[in-house]
Amino acid sequence: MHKAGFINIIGKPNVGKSTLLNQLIGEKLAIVTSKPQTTRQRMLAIYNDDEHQLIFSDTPGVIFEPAYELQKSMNKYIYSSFEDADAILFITDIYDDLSYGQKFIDSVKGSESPKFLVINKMDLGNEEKIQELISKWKEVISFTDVFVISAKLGFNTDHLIEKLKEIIPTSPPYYPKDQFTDKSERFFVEEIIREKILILYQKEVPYSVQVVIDEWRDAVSKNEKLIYIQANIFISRKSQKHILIGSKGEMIKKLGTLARKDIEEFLGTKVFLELLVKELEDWRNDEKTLKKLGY
Ligand SMILES: Nc1nc2c(ncn2[C@@H]2O[C@H](COP(=O)(O)OP(=O)(O)OP(=O)(O)O)[C@@H](O)[C@H]2O)c(=O)[nH]1
Ligand SMILES: [Mg+2]
Repeated sequence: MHKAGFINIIGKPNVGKSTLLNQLIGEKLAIVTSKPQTTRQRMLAIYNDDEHQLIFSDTPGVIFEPAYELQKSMNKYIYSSFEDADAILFITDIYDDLSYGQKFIDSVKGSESPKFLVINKMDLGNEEKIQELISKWKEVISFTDVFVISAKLGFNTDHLIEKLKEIIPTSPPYYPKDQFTDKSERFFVEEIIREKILILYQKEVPYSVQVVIDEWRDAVSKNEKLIYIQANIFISRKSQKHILIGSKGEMIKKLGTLARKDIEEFLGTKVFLELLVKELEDWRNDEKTLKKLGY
């Protein structure tokens, strides 16, 4: 009998949710950086074997005091993910201080799905600290089970998969068995560019940009087939333009090279990447624009 279920991954920013998602399905799908608030939208990654389909959903890290509309939208993805899950993976890491807003705690508690406490980054922690965390959490929420893992190194993630296979209901697959995400190639290319922006630029800049692909077509250069991709990098303030471009265009060139390499690997073909920086004033606070951008 085939089994299938939805498993929603939630937690604070930077605890390793996207890293775990990638590890569980064995592909680098979601972007990962050392900066918090890397993930902005909900995304599915689907694990398939002959008898199981586990549909994981990665969400943005929960923001307790949203400062602009974009962050409110990001939070909406999280709260919606309590409603439709066959299991909830609540991810935290060894640096956890248990400072969560009551609304969030109540949502986890109130969800009727099996809930798993997943303590990540065990490779950086000591046993004592981990045990202390587990017992503190057990006083707050009654979890179905606890897993101590390293998403990055793949420690104990197999056990987690096995447990999830056990608890999901008998069901035909929800998605074709060769499908592994609900997002398009275009989305992943935009995300790869954003990942490199998060890595290359500091402070507010990476959080103020939105990447949108404007053109995508087959082309030929020097007798070689390639894909021509033009992407707009929208910034929320004019002054960010010269930061993104850098003196003599040095920074944007670096960005283009870094992004292109990963995009070529992802698409398995040569790519010509053109990046344009454009102002979209205060887009993070404009509900109409946010809607247009898919938030
Ligand atoms: N040492 C160690 N680092 C990890 C582990 N898992 C994730 N990281 C690192 O933690 C950082 C954040 O990882 P992400 O997967 O982007 O975290 P996230 O929870 O998706 O973050 P947001 O998208 O911002 O909510 C990255 O630098 C990862 O490499 C782990 O098991 N061990
Ligand atoms: Mg993430």
